[in-house]
Amino acid sequence: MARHLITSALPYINGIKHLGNMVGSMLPADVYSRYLRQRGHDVLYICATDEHGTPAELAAKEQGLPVAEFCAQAHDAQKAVYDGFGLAFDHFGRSSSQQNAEITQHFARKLNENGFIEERAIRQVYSPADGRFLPDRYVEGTCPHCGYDKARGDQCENCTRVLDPTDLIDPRSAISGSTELEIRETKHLFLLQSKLQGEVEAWIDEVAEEWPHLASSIARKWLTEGLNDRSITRDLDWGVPVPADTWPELAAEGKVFYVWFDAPIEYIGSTKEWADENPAERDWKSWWYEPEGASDVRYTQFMAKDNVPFHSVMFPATEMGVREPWKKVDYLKSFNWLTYYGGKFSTSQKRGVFTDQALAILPADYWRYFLIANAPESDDASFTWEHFTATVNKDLADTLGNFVNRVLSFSKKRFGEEVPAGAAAGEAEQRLGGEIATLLAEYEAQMDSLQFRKAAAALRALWSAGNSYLEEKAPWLEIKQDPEAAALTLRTAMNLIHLYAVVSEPFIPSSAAAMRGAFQLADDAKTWVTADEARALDLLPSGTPFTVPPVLFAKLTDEDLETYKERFGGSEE
Ligand code: B3M
Ligand code: ZN
Repeated sequence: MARHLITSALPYINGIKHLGNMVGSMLPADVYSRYLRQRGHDVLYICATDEHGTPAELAAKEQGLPVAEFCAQAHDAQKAVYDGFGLAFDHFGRSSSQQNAEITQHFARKLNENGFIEERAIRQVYSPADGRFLPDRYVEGTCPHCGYDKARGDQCENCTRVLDPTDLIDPRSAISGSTELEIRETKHLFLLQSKLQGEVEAWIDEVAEEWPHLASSIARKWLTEGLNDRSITRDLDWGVPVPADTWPELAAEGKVFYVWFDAPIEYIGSTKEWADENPAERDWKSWWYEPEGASDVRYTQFMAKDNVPFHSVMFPATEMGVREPWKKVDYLKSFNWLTYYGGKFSTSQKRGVFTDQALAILPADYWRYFLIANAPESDDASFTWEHFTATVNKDLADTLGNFVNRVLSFSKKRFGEEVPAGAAAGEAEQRLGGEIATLLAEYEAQMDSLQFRKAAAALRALWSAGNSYLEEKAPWLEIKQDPEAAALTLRTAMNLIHLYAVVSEPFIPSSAAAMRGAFQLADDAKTWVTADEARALDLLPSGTPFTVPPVLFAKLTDEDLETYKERFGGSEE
């Protein structure tokens, strides 16, 4: 059986993420990892915060903190939210780790030995007052196009035009405000991606066939436009230092690698962090390094579409240029955007819902289910409070939650606190078993092919089948004529609840645990249900003690809806 290596795009350190970030990377990766684990696979799910670069430096400055301290705090804050969402990473690391620095430097040395790195002199803005070269976005001035006086050297926020720092009128340092800027020549490392174009193309032809169209088309578009050599160093204090043994001059100038060079390498770095916490038991290299060529590891990456170029083309090119057998992505699962009422989620304008706010309003399972059931897979999807509350009420509260509570409360009232025996299964139970087995197969097929919306639809159909059966048998009527028949219906329905607890876990882990915990089964080690077990619906024997859990999902009222809309500004803008 294959081992599964799973990574989701590394959330940037700068600020708590919104629901759109969550649904496009970490959440589906978690759902998939949980599913594979339940099916008995060996799974390693790795993520980390992406911590280097100018935005981290700027955010730290804004908060008046040293950047290392800012990142440590921001990492913990993000980790707390992900714990709250039930994300079961094997490790959630940090790209500023020693492990990542070592592997990044190793990659750079190897790329250099193999002729894929070149030093080139470029002209860049230098600020004598700050004693440093200024990255493009550290130069501010007046936009030559629209006259906005706080335009940045990389882009004007007002008219969105892309700029070069030398375009700015009255340029000044964003750090000190100094206007005494000079243009000086300085050396940077360039990754000669153009030399790897052919290899990357051949690899994409081989591997991207089965990827979502979104991912393979983005990769092909980049390759058609041609891979350019690109600068992989920056003049920043915060980053992986250029190794002095190989580039003494650049190292002495304090140059560090560009954040997008070291960030994907952190997938490997974070795996090493995980192993280093427990070196006796954990072997990191066999997940990533395949000296014999063929590997038993299947590597799946999750990300939103804007990250596809770096993962499908640039990072693989880097791995290839190292000329060591590093594991490359096998399947790249990409997502479109989740919008907020058709517009952008915006951190600066405070539009949309952030992950910490979401958890403060409702438990994680509400969000997990809604987001995955509406994942922006084939197209962008829009978040609205109307849609969210309607989905929660219909699918979670009515279809699943109500079924569980109705069955358990009624059975307790009529037959006491043990699963009743009742008559032998009849024609209705056979039909139900057949239907459940078919729907379970559908659910598995969709999960196996990472079709999350369709998987959610199959799960919902499993829940609905229980409701239809209950309506058809109507144990509240059966009980009057034939208590044995009513007991059979309730025992069968309780078997469904137990089955739901097992197979819903990837989507709604805490509610699944509550459902499972309702039954005091002697030995409840089951992690999945076979087709035969689904057909028979008798894993839960009569006589099993049970308790009625508290309401699983609260119904959201019109008043709730209004409150959310008011607070988060929901409207078609
Ligand atoms: N941190 C994505 C972003 O911040 C970026 C992903 C890195 S994955 C190696 O938009
Ligand atoms: Zn402008």
